[in-house]
Amino acid sequence: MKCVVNKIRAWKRLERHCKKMKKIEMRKLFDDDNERAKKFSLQLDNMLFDYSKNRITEKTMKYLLELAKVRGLEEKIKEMFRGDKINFTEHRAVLHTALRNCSNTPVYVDGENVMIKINEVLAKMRKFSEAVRFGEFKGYTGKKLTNIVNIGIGGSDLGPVMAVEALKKYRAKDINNYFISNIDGTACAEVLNKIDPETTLFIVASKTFTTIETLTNAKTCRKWLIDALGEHAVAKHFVALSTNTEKVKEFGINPENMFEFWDFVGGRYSMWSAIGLSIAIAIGMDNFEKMLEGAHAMDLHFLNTDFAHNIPVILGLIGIWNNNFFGLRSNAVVPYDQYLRYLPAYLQQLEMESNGKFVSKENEFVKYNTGTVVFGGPGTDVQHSFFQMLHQGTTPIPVDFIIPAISHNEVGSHHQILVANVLAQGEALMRGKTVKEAASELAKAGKSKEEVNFLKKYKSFPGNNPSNTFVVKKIDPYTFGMLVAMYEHKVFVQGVIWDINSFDQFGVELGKEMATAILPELQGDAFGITHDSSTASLIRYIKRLRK
Ligand code: G6Q
Repeated sequence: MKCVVNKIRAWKRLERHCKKMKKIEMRKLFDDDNERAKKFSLQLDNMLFDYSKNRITEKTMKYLLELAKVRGLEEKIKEMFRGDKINFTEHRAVLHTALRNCSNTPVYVDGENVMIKINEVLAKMRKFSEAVRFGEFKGYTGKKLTNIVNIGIGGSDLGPVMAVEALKKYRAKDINNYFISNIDGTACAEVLNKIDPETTLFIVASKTFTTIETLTNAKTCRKWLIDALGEHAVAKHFVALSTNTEKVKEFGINPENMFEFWDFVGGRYSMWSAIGLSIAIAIGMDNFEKMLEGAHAMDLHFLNTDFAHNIPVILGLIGIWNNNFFGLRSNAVVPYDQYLRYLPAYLQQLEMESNGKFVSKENEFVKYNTGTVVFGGPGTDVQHSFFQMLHQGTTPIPVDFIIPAISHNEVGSHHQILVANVLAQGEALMRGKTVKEAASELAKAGKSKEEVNFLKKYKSFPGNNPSNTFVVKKIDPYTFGMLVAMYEHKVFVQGVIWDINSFDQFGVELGKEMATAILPELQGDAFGITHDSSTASLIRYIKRLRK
């Protein structure tokens, strides 16, 4: 019999429980229980995960854990780690965990221990990244390669961009990293204007090596290089990261200069593989491996810890609780660390591409919400933009706060002020301010009775807005690896509860096909393709403007 997730008993029980919880204020839960923070927080290494500022009780957690159990989460986690083909629409294993399997226990796909080739590629990455960093692999004219340009998009861009920025303090001083992703010529032009061909290494990162943005950008860069240094220079200035050797050859890159990964690595889960080459060159392979170790520590925690103490499991379940039961469809991610400023963009892809699905594993259209709208930016900057809506909007927006106890730049009292802000925001979003409290504050501030009456509602805050807080010691490679792996597993947990495939992306592929059909029309040599009247008139208008 088919299982429909929102019809099972565990789900129905949560629905009933939620009706009661909707009437409860979080501030009351805190006032009634001094132990609340202790009860609802977990720790792994130096990372503290405080989820007490959610609209939960011990009963809620019991019911959520029951839901995870009946959805078969325990077995599903094992299936992923052991290399079962859980990407069931593409018949592929999902093994980003094997890429950082520092324990080196064998992992089999179709009878082959994939750790052998994973370790070979890691060794090749070490050799090459060190040769570039120490100036042994030089450019065509004998100069050291100091400009590293990653050309890739989506999963072949967002991870490296985020990691290189997050770990900036670990970067070699004489290496400059650039990223070209967008097909907008500006992306290419802006980078090429800044760099010197003699000292530039282009890394063409594309799993399929068929993505139009990446190939077009790579061709433009190749021409730029050849115009400056000649055809023979390509071998010294271009490498490829891909699963597709044939296409790499076709493009004109020698497969010896190719770093391989495999179809059991999804694009958005690929920064731990060859796609991380630009990270390895920036921070060195030792630090890259520390990042893998951090992720591996989170993997082992996820695999081996009972669910009640399992950080990604609890994080995923809290997300389900907010999304499916309270109807809160979005999640703001706010790292209070400037170096983590690209984390929200990375998580946006990770969560929305993985779980923005509407057909279940049972091949049915789902009748419940899946996926979460993720957005965010660095604190305190975003406190001065979208936080207004968090404090006084009509629908709560759950927040993930991330703060390191120690900054890489301990300048004066900056970090203390930063920490004070993140803690104050979490507290204010939880507690809010009643109309009565606002009135009393206004009166204390000496406002007249009329002013107090007029302003008290405007100056009140509903509170009861859920948030999670993550505190780490410092954003170092290990901790960063742990953090990213935690979110990957959170997405996995939610995909299992929702009964969807978190590992395909037919929506992204649709976009790739559609533009290809319109291109000849814009270029003027194709007619007669039927469009809706809006698209047809937009094509005509743009062509007229470009004449
Ligand atoms: C990631 C997605 C997508 C992909 C890009 C680039 O999971 O599949 O973001 O990474 O479309 O694809 P290529 O790496 O194949 O160029």
